[in-house]
Amino acid sequence: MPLFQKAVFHTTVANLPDLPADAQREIAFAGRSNAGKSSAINSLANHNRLAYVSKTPGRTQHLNYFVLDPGKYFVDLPGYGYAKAPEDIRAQWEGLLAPYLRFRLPLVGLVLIMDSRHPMTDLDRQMIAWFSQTGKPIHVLLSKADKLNRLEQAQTLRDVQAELEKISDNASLQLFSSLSKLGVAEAETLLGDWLGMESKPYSLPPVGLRGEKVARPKNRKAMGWSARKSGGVGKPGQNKKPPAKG
Ligand SMILES: Nc1nc2c(ncn2[C@@H]2O[C@H](COP(=O)(O)OP(=O)(O)O)[C@@H](O)[C@H]2O)c(=O)[nH]1
Ligand SMILES: [Mg+2]
Repeated sequence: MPLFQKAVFHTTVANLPDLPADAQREIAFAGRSNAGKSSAINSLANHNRLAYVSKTPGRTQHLNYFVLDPGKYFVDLPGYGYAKAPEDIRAQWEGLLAPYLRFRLPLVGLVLIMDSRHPMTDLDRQMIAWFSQTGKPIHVLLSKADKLNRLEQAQTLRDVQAELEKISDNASLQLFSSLSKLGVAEAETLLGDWLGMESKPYSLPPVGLRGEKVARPKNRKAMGWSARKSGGVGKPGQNKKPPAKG
């Protein structure tokens, strides 16, 4: 099954002392409000409404934790760039976000979501330059790539790559679309690696426990599945009905 399919909402954190104490590894998701952050988390978790996909920018002001496996988390950070009083922004940055990003030990890396039509805003640059000082990796998702044609996608990838290289030596990037699922599998592989979670081959329950029907997603294509997930089932001859390919 997709690596992050078990994701469930865990907690909302407004103050540093409330950060989950059992965290072993976690990945933070940052980006401009409306960049597609919540949608990206939903796509990775193969869930429609896990992280709330807001029509109102700037709704989420705290750290939202989603547990993937015991001790493994995705952390949805407040979106930036939303018009708010400057003193509120500074207070939030200094009181919660900056110390979290700078000192949180279980944090293994940052996923930065940028709308592929408006990538690398000043705030994106500042975030990359600032977080790079932690020595932890940054992975950029160029979101809503379905809005660009092939040529524009390639051009955007090249341009952003060139800019990234100038400000960070520990950043990677890819195209991503929550709508078309472009890049979901690629992101899953990288983030699973950061979290020390292994992609398991699709497997059926043990013979004795198997009912008539094996639960499977109804529409694998829409959920970002691919044939690669359906290999590696049990011993030969043990499975009367291996999951059908394609
Ligand atoms: N076409 C397209 N729209 C998207 C995609 N991802 C998000 N959106 C839309 O962009 C808006 C903001 O998305 P959301 O995930 O709430 O952004 P957030 O504020 O960064 O969490 C919503 O209207 C989404 O439906 C995508 O991959 N393709
Ligand atoms: Mg959001």
